[in-house]
Amino acid sequence: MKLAERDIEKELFESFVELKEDAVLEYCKKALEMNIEVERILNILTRALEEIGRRYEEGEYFLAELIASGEIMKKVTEILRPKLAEDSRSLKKARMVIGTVEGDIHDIGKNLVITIVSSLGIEIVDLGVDVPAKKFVEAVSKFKPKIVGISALLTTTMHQMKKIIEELEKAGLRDKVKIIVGGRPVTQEFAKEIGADAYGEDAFAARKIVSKWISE
Ligand code: B1M
Repeated sequence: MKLAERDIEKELFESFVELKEDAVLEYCKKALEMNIEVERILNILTRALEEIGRRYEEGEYFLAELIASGEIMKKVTEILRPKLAEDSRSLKKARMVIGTVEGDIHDIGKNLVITIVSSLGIEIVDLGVDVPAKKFVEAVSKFKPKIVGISALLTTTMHQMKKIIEELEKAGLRDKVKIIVGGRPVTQEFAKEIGADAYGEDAFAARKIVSKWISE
């Protein structure tokens, strides 16, 4: 790897951790110009968010910094989106309904999943954040998706995923959809335990799983 690339990656990581929005956006554009893969850029940004989370846990950063990191990430995603769209291959058309569980307003990971999965050319219905189980059921009934995606970032509310699956079962809709779950505290074991069809470790893993399902 050329030194210049390593420099850009280092600057991108550091400027994000320091929450220097203009610099983050600039380095992100530069990284794209240098043909650094989107997946690699996103990995750097995710590592930076991990560091921001660590600083928050240790009392070095506060809620304001967490909010700022969310805002920066949204802008970065807008810069990366056209590049992801360029890579898109239209497979068999399908629809996916996705949302973050009730009680949880984290949406950076979910939005990344949307950006990356939608590059498969499928239609995505985004229910947003803090979505009650019954709203998932209504959406499945209304939009008849092939796939349901559920995101959760808090250990205190991740059990809502189970509730959503139970409510879909009660409504007789469970067998009509494939369910993928993901988010920081979610694991493969947890996904299995609550009866989901798959666990997506990150947005690219989610894309692989969805790609397989829609080509079946
Ligand atoms: Co919050 N927060 N936060 N936060 N926040 C965490 C999650 C935390 C780990 C920070 C910490 O203490 N270290 C901690 C949770 C601890 C726990 O549950 N045990 C925490 C806390 C405590 C809180 C509050 C309670 C703080 C407070 O108010 N005192 C509060 C809760 C609010 C609520 O939801 N009710 C809160 C609020 C916020 C902000 C609103 C300020 C902001 C969110 C902004 C936004 O999302 N628009 C925020 C942020 C930014 C974070 C951290 C720093 C970053 C989260 C993030 O976006 N990561 C986070 C610390 C951390 O994660 N290290 C933290 C990057 C993102 C790309 O990763 O979302 O995991 P992630 O998504 C990944 C994978 O998980 C996967 O793909 C993505 C990568 O490609 N994935 C899926 C995600 N969803 C998927 C779905 C799939 C498949 C894969 O299929 C459907």
